[in-house]
Amino acid sequence: MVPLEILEFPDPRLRTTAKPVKEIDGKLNKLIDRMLVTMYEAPGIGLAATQLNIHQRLLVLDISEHKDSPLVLINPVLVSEEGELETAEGCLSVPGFYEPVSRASQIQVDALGRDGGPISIEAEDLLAVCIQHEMDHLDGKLFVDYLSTAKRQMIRKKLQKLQRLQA
Ligand code: GNR
Ligand code: NI
Repeated sequence: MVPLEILEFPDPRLRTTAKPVKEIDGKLNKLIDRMLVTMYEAPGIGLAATQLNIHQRLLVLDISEHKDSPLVLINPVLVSEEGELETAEGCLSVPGFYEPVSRASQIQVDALGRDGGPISIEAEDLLAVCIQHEMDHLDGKLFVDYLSTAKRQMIRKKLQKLQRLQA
């Protein structure tokens, strides 16, 4: 299966607010498989549909060591958050940059799974951070938005230069 292309900052399409998934059918499940392949191939521990220019509220994650525990969240909703945790975050849409970001350390999220059934997740530490990072993508947000303007501009300039060389 062919991985999909991942949009890179500062591509304005990453700023799109995703719409709720309406139907969990075979077509959506095919997209989920392609998202998982794209995430594993990158490699990354999470991927939001937004990063593939698909503006539906859908994300995949796998923080397991052996990359054998995929988690699929459709129409995720943050139910509660607690605590604080600073982690060096990276993003497949901001390749090569890792910067500390502060997030809730424990969250509860309701969503639908790929079979359409309801899921309720209590997550902490890296999983909590990763889910919050992916849910931000669905709202058009990136981890660089939490950094200083100077740092974000520096990252934007460096990435734009690389993108010019690749074009
Ligand atoms: O692969 C990823 N690693 C990561 C590390 C720390 C915090 C968040 C992440 S998510 C990222 C993949 C990605 O860009 N998902 O949107
Ligand atoms: Ni990301």
